[in-house]
Amino acid sequence: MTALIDLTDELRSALSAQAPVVALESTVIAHGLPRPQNLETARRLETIVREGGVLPATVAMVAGKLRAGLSDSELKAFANDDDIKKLSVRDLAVGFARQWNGATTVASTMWIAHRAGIRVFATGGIGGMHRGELPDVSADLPELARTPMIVVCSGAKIVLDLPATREWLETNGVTVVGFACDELPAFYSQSSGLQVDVRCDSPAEVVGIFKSQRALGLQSALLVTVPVPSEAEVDSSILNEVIDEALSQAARENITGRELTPFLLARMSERSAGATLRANISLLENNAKVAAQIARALCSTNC
Ligand code: PSU
Ligand code: MN
Repeated sequence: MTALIDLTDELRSALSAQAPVVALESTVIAHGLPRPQNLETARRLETIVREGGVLPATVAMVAGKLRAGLSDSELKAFANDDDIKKLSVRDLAVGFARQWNGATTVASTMWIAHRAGIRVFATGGIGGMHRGELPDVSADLPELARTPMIVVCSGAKIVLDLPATREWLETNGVTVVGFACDELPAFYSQSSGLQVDVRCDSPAEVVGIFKSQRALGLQSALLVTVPVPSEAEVDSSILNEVIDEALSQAARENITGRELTPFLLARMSERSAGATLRANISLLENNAKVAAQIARALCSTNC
């Protein structure tokens, strides 16, 4: 399987030496954040992981090849080119056949990173069940249900139907950890009113549960949720207003499918004078830091 995935030399040696590695996704760079903050953030996330003593592996498809570990010029291209596709799992074979350049979502990043032997992945907010009539369920959810890795995030993106997303995770056996919190974080906001399955206050506790999942042969991910740092949290009155506006604009303009999430994120940032963008960057950085701590704790337990 690893023969299908192109790894940098640095990454190949780290993985064979059982050194800690954290995967990062590329959709957030190409479609989730505006220029120039997207490239700055992509570089910053890699630096944070390295400063934590861990090797970062940004995942993407380059000319039809599944890749883990990008060069700086590749990161630049993903941030600045206009023709980077957003690839979920359903798109991997098409991109492979047609030699596309494409950014990977949470779902496709997990698919690739797991098969490359990476066990920890950091992102911002996972996809989930969208609000609205048509059931629009992100492919991130089924991939979480069938991929045994640790996924560090700040819950599901706030534009989603969070209670329905939480129910889906429960039904499909995905254990949700609150990292130093009791409530499921709500992306730009620390609270959702929804409970996590278990609270962990240290990376070692997270690793203990992950190792138990492996010992029991469970196939689902361990979803570790970390609240946005309080100084970057968006005030709930502003938040409710910008969410409603973004959702109704999307409905009016008939934005659906893979375009919906990037559209909503961009509209909310414009309408909040950048407050949601600052929160997004802050939580991405914090999640990368926590993921690096967890990856180190995992490697120090010789598994
Ligand atoms: N986290 C962020 N910003 C993002 C995403 C995550 O802070 O843009 C991306 C992830 O790649 C996730 C995708 O998989 O949004 C979800 O898209 P959809 O709802 O179309 O499945
Ligand atoms: Mn969708």
